[in-house]
Order: sequence, then C-alpha cells, then structure tokens
Amino acid sequence: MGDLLSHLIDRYRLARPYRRIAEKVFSGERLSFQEGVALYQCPDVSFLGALANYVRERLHGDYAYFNRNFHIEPTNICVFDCAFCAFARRPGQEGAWEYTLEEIEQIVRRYAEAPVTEVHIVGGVHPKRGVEYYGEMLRRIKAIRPDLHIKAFTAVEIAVMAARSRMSIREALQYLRACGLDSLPGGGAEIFHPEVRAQICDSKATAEQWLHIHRTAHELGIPSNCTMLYGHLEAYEHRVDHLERLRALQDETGGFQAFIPLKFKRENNRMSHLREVPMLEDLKNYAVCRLYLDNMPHLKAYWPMIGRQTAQLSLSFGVDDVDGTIDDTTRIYAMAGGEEHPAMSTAELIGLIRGAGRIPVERDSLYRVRRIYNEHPPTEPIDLPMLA
Ligand code: V47
Repeated sequence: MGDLLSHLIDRYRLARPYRRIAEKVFSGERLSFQEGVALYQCPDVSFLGALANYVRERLHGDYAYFNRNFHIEPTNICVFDCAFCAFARRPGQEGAWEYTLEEIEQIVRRYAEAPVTEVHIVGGVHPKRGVEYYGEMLRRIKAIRPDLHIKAFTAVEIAVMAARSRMSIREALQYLRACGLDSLPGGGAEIFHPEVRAQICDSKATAEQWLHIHRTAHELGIPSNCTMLYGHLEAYEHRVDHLERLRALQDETGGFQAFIPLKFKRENNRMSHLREVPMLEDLKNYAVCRLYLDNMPHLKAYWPMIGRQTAQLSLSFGVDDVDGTIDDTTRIYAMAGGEEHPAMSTAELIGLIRGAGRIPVERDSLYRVRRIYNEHPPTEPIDLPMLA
C-alpha cells in the first residue's frame, strides 16, 4: 500500500489537496464534500482511475459480478413528464402499452425453464393502479417461478401506488413483500438537489420522499439499489450532494447493495438539445463515485445504457458489477438512444469481463456467489464478444 501511494505521489507530482485525498483513500478515511468536488475537477483521469481501482481491488480483488436476469416493463403510461424521459406516454397516446396480468404471466412462463435468477420490474407510473394490483402481479409471478428474485418498483412508483391505495409507505412495502417483493431497484433518484430536480422532474417524489421510501424498505429488511442520473444540467456540486445523501442513508441503514450511475441519453426527450458527456467523463464519474461512497458494497456499470466498451473499461475505474443478461427485455434506454436490442449471453458477459483482465463471478440478487469462472484455460468454449 505504502509503495503504491509513494508511486502515485511521485508519478503524478500531486498537488497538496490531491496528495491529502490519496493519503485518506489509502488509510480508509472518509472524503469531505469539498474533496469530492475536487476529485471531479481533477483533470488527470488516470490518477482517479488508479485510486478508484485500489479501492475496488481492496473490496473485491479481481472479481467482477454479473447475473442472469430479465426485465418486465408492465406499462409506459405515466402520470409524470420528466424532461429526460423518452419512455413515458399518456393513456391512448401512440406507442403507449399496458400489459394485462395474463400477458405478464406469459412473459414469465417463457422463462419457466431458463436459468435466470432475477426479474427486474419497472415501468411508467400508471394513474389508476394501486398496491393491490401490483401485489397480485407479484403473486402470479411467484406462482410460476417461486425461486425468482423479484426486484421491483422504483420509489417513485411506490409513492404513487401507496397514495392511491391510501396506505402508508411502510404498509405498502409490507404488503408488497408479503406478495413476493424481494428488493427495490434504484431508479427515480435522478439528482436530489432541488435546483436540478425542479428542472428535470419537477412533479415526482422529492429527494426526501425517495430517501424515506428506501429507509423504510431497509428498516423492513428489504435491500435496495440506488442511482444517479448524471451528465445533463447538473454541476459537480449537485453530484456530490447526491452522493453525500446516499452515503448518509447507507451509514444509517446499510441497506443499499449497489450504486448505479446512469448516464443521460439524449434521444427522443425534451433535453435532446444537450450533448451527452464524453466517455472520459463516464470513467471519471465511476471513479469519483467509488471513492466517495466508501460504504457502498458494489458499483455497477449498467451496460445497456453505458455501452459494452465503456462497461468493460469501467472495470478498471472502480466498477465491480456489470448487471446481467437482460435478454432484450427493456426499452427505457433503447428509446433514449441506448443499445437497440440489449441482450448478452452468459458467454458474452464472461468474455467481456475476462477481456478486462477480471475474474467473472455469477452472483444472485443478494450478491451471493453462484459460480466463479476462474478456470485457466476455461473449461467451456467462450465466445469473445464482438464489441459494438
Ligand atoms: O430513474 C430514464 C433513468 C431510471 C433516461 O437497480 C434515463 O439494478 C438516462 O433505475 N437517459 C430507471 N437515464 C432505470 C433504473 C435502473 C437501471 C438499471 C439497473 C437498476 C438497478 C436500476 O432510468 C430512471 C432514470 O434515472 N432514465 N430515461 C435517459 N434518457
């Protein structure tokens, strides 16, 4: 450790604030708000990468996690009108969809024999559906695949369905858990700071509501993820404020499993006039998030949004998880300019991870190891992915 720190100090001839940050990272001390902003302002992405990689390897060695999952997006009808969203439609509007519960059962039946371990359910915030409807959806899914982990409903969806059913957040979460809810995904967080939130998603759950719902879930023993939508109107101070609030809640509850930075994609939404940030900014962001969120077990690169090549590179910038197989079951990012038909076989995911010099680990939704692909040479043929 001392050697690497001295190397960094010599190699980068660190200015005093960065030297102090490096020392703090190596001794496991927490970074301050100002230091978070300073890291974002650091022009040397390889320094950030080296520091973040040190932390990543301290936590996970060479392991990089993935899972076998698919998504269900029950509807894209949404009462909200977020400026960044390309997915939402009004009832009756062209392109709107709304699956019946029978159609959702059919989707799950397609996976009845498949080795998937998780379904991720997220959709538009429907004006008419309450907790009872979504509870029934969960019960029907569990009846078909009782072993499937159901990661479902962003805090924004929970807030509205609870209000519709006149339940408190705690009652709604307890009800959904009894129906089969296993964890919450991290969506809906966007940027917490009101200066930005007012411009990109004015009417939906506030930062305080989002954090309250995740706090309540954690208190009930329901784990969750968290996200940050970056690369649009926000300043670095807004990103650090966002990370600060997540870090504080994680100190309280320890209920977050993974943090997922979500890069703003600009197609087909009201913010299309903005440019998307360059890949270097994505890598820098992963690194700073890894360094700032010192209590977050996992940092995930969501490949359908960030792209396969950046996801692969991110494994050297603090990331330890690349999400899963997806199986072309999500439209949220495709509609905003992400990969059109996102699907990766297990062999492709293994190839992607090995191509970055890491050891692929198939995990379940609670990050329990299912299989470590550490054979040298591999015992089964692995097709290296053709990177798009
Ligand atoms: O909250 C929507 C984002 C999120 C755009 O928990 C956009 O494992 C970029 O939360 N550009 C929903 N982002 C998806 C989500 C998620 C994804 C992957 C894994 C997990 C997890 C959760 O998608 C929304 C919003 O932040 N989003 N539109 C867009 N144009």
